[in-house]
Amino acid sequence: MIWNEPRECMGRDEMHHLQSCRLQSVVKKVYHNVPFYRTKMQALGLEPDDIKGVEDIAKLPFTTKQDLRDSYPFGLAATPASEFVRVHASSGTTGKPTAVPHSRKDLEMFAECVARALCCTGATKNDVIQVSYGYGLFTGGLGLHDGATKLGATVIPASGGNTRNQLTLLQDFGSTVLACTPSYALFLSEALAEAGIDSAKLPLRIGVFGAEPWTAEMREKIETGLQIKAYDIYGLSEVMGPGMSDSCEARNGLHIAEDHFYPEALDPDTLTAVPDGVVGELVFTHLTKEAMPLLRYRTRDLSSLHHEACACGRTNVRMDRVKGRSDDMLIIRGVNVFPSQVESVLLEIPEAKPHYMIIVDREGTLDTLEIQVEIGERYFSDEMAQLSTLKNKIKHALDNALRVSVIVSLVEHKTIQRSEGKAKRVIDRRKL
Ligand code: DLL
Repeated sequence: MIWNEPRECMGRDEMHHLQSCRLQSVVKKVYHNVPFYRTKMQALGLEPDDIKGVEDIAKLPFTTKQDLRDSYPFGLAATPASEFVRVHASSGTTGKPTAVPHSRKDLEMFAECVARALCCTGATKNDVIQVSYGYGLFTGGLGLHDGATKLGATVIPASGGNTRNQLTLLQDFGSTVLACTPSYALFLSEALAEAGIDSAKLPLRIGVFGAEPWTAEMREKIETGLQIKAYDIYGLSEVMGPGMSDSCEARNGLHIAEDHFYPEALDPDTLTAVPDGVVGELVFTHLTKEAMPLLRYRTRDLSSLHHEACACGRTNVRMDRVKGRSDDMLIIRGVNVFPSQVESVLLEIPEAKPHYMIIVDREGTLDTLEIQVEIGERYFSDEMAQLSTLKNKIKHALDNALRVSVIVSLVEHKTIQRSEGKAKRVIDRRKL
């Protein structure tokens, strides 16, 4: 089922027209109501009427996370605070958070996008959706909650953590859809196995996983562990939250709700558009947001766009699964390394678990890259020779894939901390 067929299957020309009209009105709105944008546009010699449609988007100024921090909490708002009905905040680990106000209409749009995303996965009103994303300022919990409610499904507002209880809820309430981070889904699948619960006997059938990068190999691992079909849901709190895009049953990328968020993929150095299929930084412009519309928000997420038709019938542009963030990319002795590459390699090695930690350090002037890898219980051995062979096998595979020499440390089952939300995979000691 397609939740909003007129919008999700719109002809490209019609979509272009809709986006252009909406962009013109959003530009007028921020020019007249947000001093930050007025100043930026004036500095560029731009008047709202210079923007005739989305083909003029490149004329507009960018917005960065730093701009949101500098105007914390509500300096970029375009409506009076009396119009706000909820505020979310980003889960930033450094510096000040970023606050994002929503009007009533913004929350309706949020729920609409999440309902579309859930429909994309094949979920219907007959499903029981266990929302195991954290509830609170993070958009995962309440975002999925409102979207699942709009869909008419039964919501189990489990929130993150308390794994024992998650397993009980899965069994007692017969959850058919699980929404959480992919790392927590993996953890839950291990916890089920340890508790002796056969996942094939549970009614669970769909996973709606996102909020952190994950690989196709990780998807397979989770699908086998939980006996479900896993879908990728993407979004960021500054723009909305989950549901900005979601993978469909064709599993051919994530459809973006482009009638609400105009996407661009830009070369991160030149900030000019890259062609379809080429990886660039995703940049979004709000087309309908009321409380705090942003022009050309730089996400730092790396992905590519695809405009050709999808087998599912939706015409909305697709993005590939996020490869990583430009600011997650490690530069080790001049070589670019993404944590997702490490994950792909480890998932190809049966003895290794996809639980890993990347530790970057500097010895003198030389960067070192240590990868701690958890080994399956039955592969851990007292035989030094066996462990050493395994270590070399993993090192060889990682060295080849990353094109940089790594130090592999094998650690025992359950040594690496499990996450209930976004997993932390990298410790960069060079910055300390
Ligand atoms: O993580 C919103 C969300 C909640 C998305 C639940 C999906 C599910 P933030 O905390 O603001 O919002 O973090 C946004 O997380 O810029 C990406 O780097 C990353 N991210 C989100 N979804 C995905 C995904 C939420 N499916 C940041 N794949 C984004 C890869 C993702 N990275």
